[in-house]
Amino acid sequence: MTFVPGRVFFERDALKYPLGEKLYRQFTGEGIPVSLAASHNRITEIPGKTPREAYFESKRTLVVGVRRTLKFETCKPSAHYQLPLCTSCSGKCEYCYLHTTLGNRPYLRVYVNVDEILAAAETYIKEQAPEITVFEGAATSDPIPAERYTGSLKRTIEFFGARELGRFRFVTKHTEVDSLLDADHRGHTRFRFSINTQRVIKKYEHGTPGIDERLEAAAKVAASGYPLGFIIAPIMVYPGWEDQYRDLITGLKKRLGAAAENNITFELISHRFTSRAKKRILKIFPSTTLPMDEGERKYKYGQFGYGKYVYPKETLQEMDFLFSRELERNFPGSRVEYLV
Ligand code: 0TT
Ligand code: SF4
Repeated sequence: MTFVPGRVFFERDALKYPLGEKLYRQFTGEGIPVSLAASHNRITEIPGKTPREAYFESKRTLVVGVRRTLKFETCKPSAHYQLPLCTSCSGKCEYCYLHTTLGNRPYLRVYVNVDEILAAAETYIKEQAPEITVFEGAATSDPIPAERYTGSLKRTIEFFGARELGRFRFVTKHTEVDSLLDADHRGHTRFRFSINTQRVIKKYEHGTPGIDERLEAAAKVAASGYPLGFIIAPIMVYPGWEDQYRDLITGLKKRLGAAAENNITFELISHRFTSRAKKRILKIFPSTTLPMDEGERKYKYGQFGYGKYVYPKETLQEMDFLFSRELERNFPGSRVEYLV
């Protein structure tokens, strides 16, 4: 699953930062095609004649850039603010919520001005003092695939390790966690894994590790003293869903054993889609079996102006009932942070 880009673009300004310069030397040395981006935030040279081709080519394209806006978006329900370290990821999940926000070419983008980004976080923390401020590192990406190049996640974890009033959290489906195990986190980063039933993973989560590998990585993370969490998402309703989600939870308990009985959190996110994402998904995966029938959903207005189709209230209640019961039974010391 190791992410190796097929091509890399550098924004000119990125080369002024040590990380940008290091990456330039590294990719050139590895013989990966490297070029300068024509202008900031406009990458026009990614091949692909069809939307499907453009999508897959973008997912193997890395852009090394500078984060311009240091005003952070809010991030309900998982945190107070989004912490932007990178955008997109090498996974190709059919249902990915980035279809709504990232357009036709969801290339990976990493930011080399990590110091400036963390300094901005510091300002937010100070503003909220003496309250604790929580930042989400996976609001617009899965931050693990690019970590082997940037090391930004580790730096961020250690930044928050040294902050009394700052907390960090991120979520991943990926398993390359080894470089993060010895980070000086001081319990200030919640390390979460996104999990789902075998059926959902097999059908929809292309380019991501299977459940057994994810749980193996989670066990290592727990053993390194990180507060551990699981996002069960997207929860989908299909024939047999209740049995399969129950099996997922009992399997999780078996695999983690005593290692994760305390201070473990769960976040439950029901499947949703926007009209914009549906259009895009149908172009990239024309024979998708994702449940995207508007007639079976309820329309909900969204924070960023994108209305979304969610399951009706009765279905959400069934989910609530099932997960409350099974999580209480199997993980009595755990906390469900939200079901949305
Ligand atoms: O379809 C995915 C849904 O999951 C989105 O509504 C956000 C939500 N989500 C994602 C969540 O509830 N908890 C998480 O931890 C996330 C992984 C992170 C997150 C992202 C969040 O908590 N709150 C957000 O506002 N986002 C943003 O939502 C990022 C992106 O811009 C937007 C996509 O709807
Ligand atoms: Fe999208 Fe997450 Fe899948 Fe990456 S791993 S494609 S960010 S849903």
